[in-house]
Amino acid sequence: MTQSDTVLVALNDGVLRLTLNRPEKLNSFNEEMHLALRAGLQRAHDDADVRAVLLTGAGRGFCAGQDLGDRDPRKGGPAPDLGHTLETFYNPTLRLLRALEKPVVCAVNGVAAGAGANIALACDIVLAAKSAKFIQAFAKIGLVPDAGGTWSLSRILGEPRAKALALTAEPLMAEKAADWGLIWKAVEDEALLPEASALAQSLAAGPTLGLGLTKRLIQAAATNSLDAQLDMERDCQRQAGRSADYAEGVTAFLEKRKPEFRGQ
Ligand code: LHQ
Repeated sequence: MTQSDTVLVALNDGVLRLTLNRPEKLNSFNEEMHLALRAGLQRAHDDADVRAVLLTGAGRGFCAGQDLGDRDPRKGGPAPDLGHTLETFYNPTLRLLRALEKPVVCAVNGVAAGAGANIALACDIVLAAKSAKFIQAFAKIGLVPDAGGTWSLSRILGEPRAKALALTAEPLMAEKAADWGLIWKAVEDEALLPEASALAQSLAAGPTLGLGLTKRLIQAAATNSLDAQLDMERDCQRQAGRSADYAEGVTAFLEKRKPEFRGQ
C-alpha cells in the first residue's frame, strides 16, 4: 500500500477514516494524493476489519479539485492530455468508490470545488458543514465537469439545476445543497465531525453484507427496468438471508435485545 501523509489513514472500530491532507492547497489533488486516496479505498475493499469509510479534509477546505499549479501553462511545452489524467487518476478512484460494497460517509468540512465536489457527491452519505460550499469550478478554466459530475448532477438534480451550476460555476451553499437533495444534510460546523463519525460508526456496526448489497441495488436501479430490479432484489435478498448477520438480527429482535452484527 502507498504510504503518504497526503492522506491520513486511521482505522477505529471498523471505520477507516481517510483525511485529504494538503491543507495549504485546500487539499487539491497532486499525483501523490491521488495514489494515496486510491490505496486507502483499496484497503477498505480488501480489509474485512474495515466496515465503513469516512472521507473528509484537513484544514478549512474539503478539496479544491486538481492542483492547478501542477500544470502551469506558463512553463510552456505541449498541452497536457487531461483525458489521460482522468483515465489514470480520477476515474479509477470514482469506480472504486462506487464499487466498494461498504458505506462511505463524506464529511465536507469546507469548500469542495471541481473534481473535489464531484468526489464528495460520489460518496454514499454526504454531510456538510453549513459554511461549506460546492463549486463546479470547471467553467472558470475552460474545462468540463469531470469525476462523474455530469452524471451525478444531472441524475440527482435534473438538467436545469445541473446545467446552471456547471455553466455558471456559482457556489452552492451546503444548506441549499441539502434542500435540493444533493447531499444528506448540512450541520453546524462544529457538529460535522462528531455527527459524521457517529454515523460512520453506527454503519460500521451494521450488517455489512446487507448494507453493501443495498448500495449495489440502489446504484443499479438507475439503469434497470422494474423487472430487472425485482430479479436483482430477489437474488440479493437470497444472499442476505444466508448471512450470519440476518440470523443475528432476527434472533436479537425476538430476544428483545440489540443485535451484535459481525459483518458476515
Ligand atoms: C489551490 C487550488 C487548486 C492549487 C486553491 N490548485 N492550489 C481534472 C483533470 C486534470 C486537470 C484539470 O482538472 C481536473 C479536475 C478539476 O478539479 S478542475 C478544477 C480545479 N479547481 C479549481 O478550479 C478551483 C480553484 N480554486 C478556487 O477557485 C478557490 O481556491 C476556491 C474557490 C476553491 C477557494 O477560494 P478561497 O477560499 O478564496 O481560497 P484561496 O483561493 O485563497 O486558496 C487558498 C490557497 O489554496 C491558495 O494558495 P496561497 O498560496 O495563495 O495561499 C490557492 O492558490 C490554493 N489553491 N485551490 N485547485
